[in-house]
Amino acid sequence: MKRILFFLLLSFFFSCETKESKTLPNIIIIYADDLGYGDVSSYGVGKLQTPNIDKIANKGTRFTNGYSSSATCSPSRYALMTGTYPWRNKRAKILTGANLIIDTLEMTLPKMLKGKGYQTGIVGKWHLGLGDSKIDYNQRISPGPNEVGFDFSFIMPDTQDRVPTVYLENGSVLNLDLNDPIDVSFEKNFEGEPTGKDNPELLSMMWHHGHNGSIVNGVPRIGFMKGGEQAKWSDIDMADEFLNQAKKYVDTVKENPFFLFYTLQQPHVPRTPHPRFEGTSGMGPRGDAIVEADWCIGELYKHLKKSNLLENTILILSSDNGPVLNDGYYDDAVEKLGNHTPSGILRGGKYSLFEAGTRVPFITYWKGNIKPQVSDQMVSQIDFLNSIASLVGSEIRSNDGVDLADVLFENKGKGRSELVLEAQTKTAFRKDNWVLIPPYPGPSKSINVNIELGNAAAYQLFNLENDLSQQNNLAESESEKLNEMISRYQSILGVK
Ligand code: NG6
Ligand code: CA
Repeated sequence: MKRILFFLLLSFFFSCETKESKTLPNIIIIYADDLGYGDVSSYGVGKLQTPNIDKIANKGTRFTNGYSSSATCSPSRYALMTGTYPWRNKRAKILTGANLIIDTLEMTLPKMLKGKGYQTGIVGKWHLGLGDSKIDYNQRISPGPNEVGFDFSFIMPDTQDRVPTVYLENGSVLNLDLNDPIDVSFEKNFEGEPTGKDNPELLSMMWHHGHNGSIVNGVPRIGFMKGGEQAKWSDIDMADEFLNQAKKYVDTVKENPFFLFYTLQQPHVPRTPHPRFEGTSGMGPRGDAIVEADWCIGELYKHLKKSNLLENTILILSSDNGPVLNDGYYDDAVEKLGNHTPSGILRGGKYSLFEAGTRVPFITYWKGNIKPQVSDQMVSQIDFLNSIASLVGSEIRSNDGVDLADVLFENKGKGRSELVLEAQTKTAFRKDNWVLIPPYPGPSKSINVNIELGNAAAYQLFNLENDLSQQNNLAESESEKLNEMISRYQSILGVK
């Protein structure tokens, strides 16, 4: 009898355990590339229509003060993964064929979730570097996503405009034929290989600045590549490929709590929407690529619904940095823009210290848990690690992140009061409604991409409360505020 009682108790204990791990919500972060604050129609400041994102935004919390850590990709992804400010890591800059910038001993969001029993996967753009010495694409590449917390990875190594134009699945090039090995260089071309610079007749898309290296699918890229013919991706099918991989991943792991980092390639250059999206936005390939991304998000949502996963899945949707029109190709992004405003009324864009560099679409959705709301609380992607850790009952915290679980997932609480913003290794500082941009050398505007960068000879100080477009520099008239801001900013940066 005693023994039966013991076993009953034991099985009760174990069933509680499984139940607890089962009720942990799945987490999916959908991360667009260069999608601007005004590119999502529910933000009400642009003209492009994104009905699928809106559906999620209107049923969840839509943050109007949501930030990526940086105005470019790799640093933002680094901060999202580690909860650490990217300016603390000298290697967290835009990467081109670089080695992994996350230390394999560093805590990451997927590692933390693995510790709580989650399955973890990434599908899409990586851009955090690979390997720790010269990368050989003909062998399994390590360390990479699988060594910093992901059980599964299906990635584009850097960006769509950089070689090698191949997918990596769990560290190995997909469809690689070892009789046609891959060679990559960012210094010089391989003999006899055509380039965008020398062979414009082979191009289906013309380069504007940079992007004149190897030609793949008629698109000239950054860098040079030889071999790997069979492994090269099809640009127009990339969105479908990532979507299918994401859905397949969900199907494989759905019996247990899972984390999926679904990192879209759109609307980063080269903009190559599938032909079925051509002309759908009336704004050329950039707009069409956003319509395509919106469709993908809708399809994933439908898939979750069909799989009865919506109630137990948190969806987080954001972008790695602000928008850019001409980022290196002649693709009509400027010419066909019409009256659409990718940055809304925010100043600047990608690469910029002004608001449009880092203030991005930022949405959380959890059916039956998050109530529909528009929130003006200040939140940052740097806070995902701490907030999600808090949500799933992990003790892990980064130093720079803030636990905003209540703001992000419970419609309550207060957001950040301060945040250091970064653009191309330069930093600015927001505290409450004030923004401080220290003096920096360099052009005030990038001629190539036609974006104001925020560089100026003197301090700039803006009050976003009545000057969201950062038009009135109050550095002189508000000298007391200026000094207060400088001193707090310097103390966070550790400057004496
Ligand atoms: C820049 C590229 C730009 C884009 C960016 C990375 C040139 C001239 N410009 O160096 O096109 O690829 O890097 O964008 O090569 S990000 O969103 O991944 O940070
Ligand atoms: Ca980006």
